[in-house]
Amino acid sequence: MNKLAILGVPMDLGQARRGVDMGPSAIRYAGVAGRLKKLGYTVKDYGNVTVDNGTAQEETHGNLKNLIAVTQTSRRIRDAVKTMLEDNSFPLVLGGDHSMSIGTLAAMTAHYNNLGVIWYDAHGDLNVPATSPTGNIHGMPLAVNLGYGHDMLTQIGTRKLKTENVVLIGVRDLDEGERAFIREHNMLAFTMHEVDVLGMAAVIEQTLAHLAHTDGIHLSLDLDALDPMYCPGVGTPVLGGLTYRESHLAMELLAASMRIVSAEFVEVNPILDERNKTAEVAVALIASLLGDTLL
Ligand code: EXY
Ligand code: MN
Ligand code: MN
Ligand code: MN
Repeated sequence: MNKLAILGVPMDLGQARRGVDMGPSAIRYAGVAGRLKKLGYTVKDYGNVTVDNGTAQEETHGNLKNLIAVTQTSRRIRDAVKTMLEDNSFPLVLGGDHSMSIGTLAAMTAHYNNLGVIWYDAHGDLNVPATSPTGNIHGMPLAVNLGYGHDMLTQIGTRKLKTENVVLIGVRDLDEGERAFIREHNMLAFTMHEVDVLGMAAVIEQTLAHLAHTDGIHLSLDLDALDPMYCPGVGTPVLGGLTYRESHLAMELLAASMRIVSAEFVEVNPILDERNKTAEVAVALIASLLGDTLL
């Protein structure tokens, strides 16, 4: 498939630090479309999803911040990704905070009935209202897509992911409830400990083996999976992260597998960045994921 569809999600509702809504612009400014055209793709930019802002900033539902605005925006993301799939294109969704995955995965799970997901992130994003320490919905999207969480959010996608079809890579900052969830569901999680012990090549090999039975794999890449020294422009940085080279290798191995059917690159916050460095890393990783090789 050489038709590639880009969608921007200028969303900052899922967390409290302003600026991540400018992530799509920062990634476009870093030249994502031109880089992919050079790889031979026909690139169509679908523009940005309309994000509910305005009064949404104040309201909370229980402890969930901006629940209604995130719900409405997630529906639009879902519908936009559905259109990209109907256009036989590879969906590349640019964020924006990670709550956007509620919408992207609602479309992807409707299209593939046995979808695999790689959650490349310092965090588990597996909180539900009862376990969330912040009420920020960007800490919940994986739980929502597995069917756990506020029903306004879990109703956005008709089909749910299966826990055995999800692999977490790079995780190093988990809340108690998320640890319990991973253990209880026996999920495959390569924390930074496993990445250090095994090496990224083995992690990706084991990930692909674990997901071999799925219809295709969605990559949800949160730039905070990389160490802040490479990606300072993220809202929830965590020390001890992945190197640029480990991530570059991971993308090349995933490209070679031909198993990736969609991808989103999230949490780029240019306000917190150093000269658009994080967006430039995102573009380099996107290019590697989509076939850019060193030789
Ligand atoms: N676990 C914390 C929370 O739920 O608020 C922090 C979540 C950060 C989520 C970022 C997108 O990865
Ligand atoms: Mn995340
Ligand atoms: Mn994260
Ligand atoms: Mn279960």
